[in-house]
Amino acid sequence: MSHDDFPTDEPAVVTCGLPYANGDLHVGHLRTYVSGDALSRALEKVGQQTAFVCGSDMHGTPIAVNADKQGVSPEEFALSYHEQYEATFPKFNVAFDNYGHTDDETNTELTQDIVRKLDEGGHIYEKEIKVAWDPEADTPLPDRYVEGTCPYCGERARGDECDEGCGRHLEPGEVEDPVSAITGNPAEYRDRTHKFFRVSDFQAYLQDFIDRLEGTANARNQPREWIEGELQDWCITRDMDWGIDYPGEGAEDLVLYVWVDAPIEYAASTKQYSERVGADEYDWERVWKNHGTADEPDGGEIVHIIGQDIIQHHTVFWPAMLRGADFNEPRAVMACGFVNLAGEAFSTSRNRAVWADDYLDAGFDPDLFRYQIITGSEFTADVNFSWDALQERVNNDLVGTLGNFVYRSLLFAERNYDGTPDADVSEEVDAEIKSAIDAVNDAVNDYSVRGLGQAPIELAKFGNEYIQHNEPWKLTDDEPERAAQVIRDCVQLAKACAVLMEPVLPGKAEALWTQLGEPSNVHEVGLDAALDAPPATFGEPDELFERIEDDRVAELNAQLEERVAAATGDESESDDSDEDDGAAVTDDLEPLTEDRISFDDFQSLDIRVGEILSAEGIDGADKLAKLEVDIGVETRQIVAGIKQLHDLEDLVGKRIVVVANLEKAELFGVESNGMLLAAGEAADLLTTYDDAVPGTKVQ
Ligand code: B3M
Ligand code: ZN
Repeated sequence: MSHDDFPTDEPAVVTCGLPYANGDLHVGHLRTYVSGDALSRALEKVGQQTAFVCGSDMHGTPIAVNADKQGVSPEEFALSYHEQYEATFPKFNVAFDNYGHTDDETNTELTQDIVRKLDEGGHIYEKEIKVAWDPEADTPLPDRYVEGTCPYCGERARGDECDEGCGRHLEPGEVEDPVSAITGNPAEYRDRTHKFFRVSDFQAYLQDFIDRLEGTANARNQPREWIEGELQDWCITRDMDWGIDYPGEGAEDLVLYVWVDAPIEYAASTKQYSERVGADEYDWERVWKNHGTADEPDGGEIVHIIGQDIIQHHTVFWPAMLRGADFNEPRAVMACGFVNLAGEAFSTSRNRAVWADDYLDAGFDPDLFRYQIITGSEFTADVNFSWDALQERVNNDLVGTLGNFVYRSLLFAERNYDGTPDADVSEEVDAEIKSAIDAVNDAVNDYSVRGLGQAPIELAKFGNEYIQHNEPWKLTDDEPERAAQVIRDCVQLAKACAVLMEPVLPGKAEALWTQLGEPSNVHEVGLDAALDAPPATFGEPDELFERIEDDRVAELNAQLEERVAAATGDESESDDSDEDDGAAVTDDLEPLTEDRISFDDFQSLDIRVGEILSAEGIDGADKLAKLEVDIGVETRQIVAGIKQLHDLEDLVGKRIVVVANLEKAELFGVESNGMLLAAGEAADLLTTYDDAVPGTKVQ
């Protein structure tokens, strides 16, 4: 690795954090992948040889638990999501050079090689530790099978991570007041022998490494606290069947912790790519293996793109493993902020999410999403996705600025000159294109994906002002040469836009390239192509982008609102901020709430027996039903997410239980005055054992 500006003489690899093969992808998950794709395309544009690789993360406790719940093997379970992801990424124009998975042979072998190497180097030792155990299920409780209190900050935490508090990785045995996520019972700690990686062997190395590391400021600064403090060793084995076997004697019943084999997939996936295209074209060993000295490892340019919640894994454990195995170190780590949905966290358990398929089914081009998510905020900040935000970006920047400029320019050129007028590009426009090229070069070297999205829009903005200012339509008759000159400039600017927009808007860039009559593929040309003359003739252009209308946004918002309302109505609230791959562990039975409420608090609930007088669906809402309920003292209108779960006609006359003093709400434009009580996802309606009359208080 060098610290020279890109392009360097060494091959680069861009990787994205591996998605756990454990559930559908929503647009929040896609941020790192579209950003990684844009960066790797931009690296190629500046002339850097680049591979873009990733793979599915197949191991870990949540996957084993969820597979078990579905009665399938973890392998079958994870593979089906792996296949789904592999098919989904290209639909967002995310074009990995290789997409593998952590359970494949390449990764299994490389992982075992690396662990053996660490062992031979004396960096692994055995220790007896306390492991959380479910006494009732008589099973060990690795990682997210156990929940409790973080010993560092006191927040609620899961076995391997303080996900709601200080964000630390937690070692087995650390979480306090452990509770089994399987049964909800208090867990015990039992003695077990495990393998440890002595991260502290690499403390001095890591302190230098973090000074060299490039990327985003959060990834370079957050780890200092850990690296400069006392480095804890890392338990790298688990009492489980699902995972990569620990290579070596005496550990036959242990598998490697998922975070050991997951990052190794970055190298394994690169290796698969190299094997496919041949080492002459791309040599994975040149990238990953150390060609330098122990103190100053050398190799290719490794750039990791990750979410900000996994910085510690990538800047402490991972470089220590690489170093211990005599591999090259990452050049840069880029950690992005979270994605919110219309200002709030995604919540998969409340179905408050726009799933990848929802976006595609809505019929929008993937490039629109890419542009919105990439330019919606700085990479390190949280970004908001919403249909309104998409509309705003698309209508203003893509339709109003970029699309408008290239369409009017090419249309004018085609109508008046059959293509590119015969004239030279002016110095002013030439200089403007060069400075836009510089902006892309800077964005690549500053690891600013947002800058990649902004550069073509800025250039189109310039183009619009230029055409507006020069008014070529007034010049064609009286000053034909001047008109030709202005349009020549505009066609060049349009071509430059195509080149510059390719990293973020690859599909649209290709469409524009074709409109320009270019014989090649815009993906394959370098930034300098922005300065090359466009073809002399081309056909009539089409508009690249379409406005998103208000009523379409309203419709999509209503669909989302309805879904959330339905899910909220028929599911008990649970801890569900997203990115919680462990959430599913507790889906069946949540642990009991530890916070007690007073009797007075309970008394403040006015719960009544009611009788359903009528039940009907709400037009346009798939899941909501409107009920008239007699609660003795009066009749209430209540909206509930039960339309698909019950035969509404059968409900008439049924006794139910209603919270009468819940504040009123409006769901899908219909007032709901009270809430009926129901159990679980099937919305099993609560009723009374005997014949309590409507209005009877539940106490
Ligand atoms: N599979 C997903 C996450 O924690 C995890 C990433 C692995 S990257 C080597 O975001
Ligand atoms: Zn904590």
